[in-house]
Amino acid sequence: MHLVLFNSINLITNKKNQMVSKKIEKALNDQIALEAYASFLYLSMASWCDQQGLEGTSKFMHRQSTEELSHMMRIFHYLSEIDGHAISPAIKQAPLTYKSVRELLTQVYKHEQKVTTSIHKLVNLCNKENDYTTLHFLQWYIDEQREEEALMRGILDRIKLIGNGPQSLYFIDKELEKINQAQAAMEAAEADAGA
Ligand code: OFO
Repeated sequence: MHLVLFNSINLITNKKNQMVSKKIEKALNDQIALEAYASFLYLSMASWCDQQGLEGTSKFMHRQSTEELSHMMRIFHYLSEIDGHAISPAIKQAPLTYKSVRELLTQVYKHEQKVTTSIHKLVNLCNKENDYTTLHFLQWYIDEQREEEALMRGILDRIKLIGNGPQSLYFIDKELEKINQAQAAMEAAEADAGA
């Protein structure tokens, strides 16, 4: 009887002492939704590339889509860990068609910039709310966004160099395939180092 009473008091106390403020909880859930949308947007882009016969670019977008899903899950688990309510988001329909592969990759870059802005706003909020735990957690995202933006800028620069010649699509796709291979090699090396 005493144990039951103690447990229920403990439960109430835990909720009152929730580690995360409501504002941070909401902002993290908004970030979950943004990462989820990125994953579905990139998946839709991968499918369009596949339809155009752009195999390397499709593979690249599939990889990006899977990565975004893992970014979403990282926040999802973090929120649960700090006793927040992680919300599985509703996803709006991503565009199904794109004017060109250049336009598509420019959109990816713009979306990554949007994600960076959102992470920076979250960092600001953590400072205001004195939430140093979440601030520390977000450092990984700051680094990730720096890397992603640099990657997309590099791709767009190479596309500019390739130009608009008759075989430009072929060369763009080859460039993306090279990036896929480099990323796969890096992942294999990381897995070896961790084994
Ligand atoms: Fe998760 O948005 Fe970029 O990587």
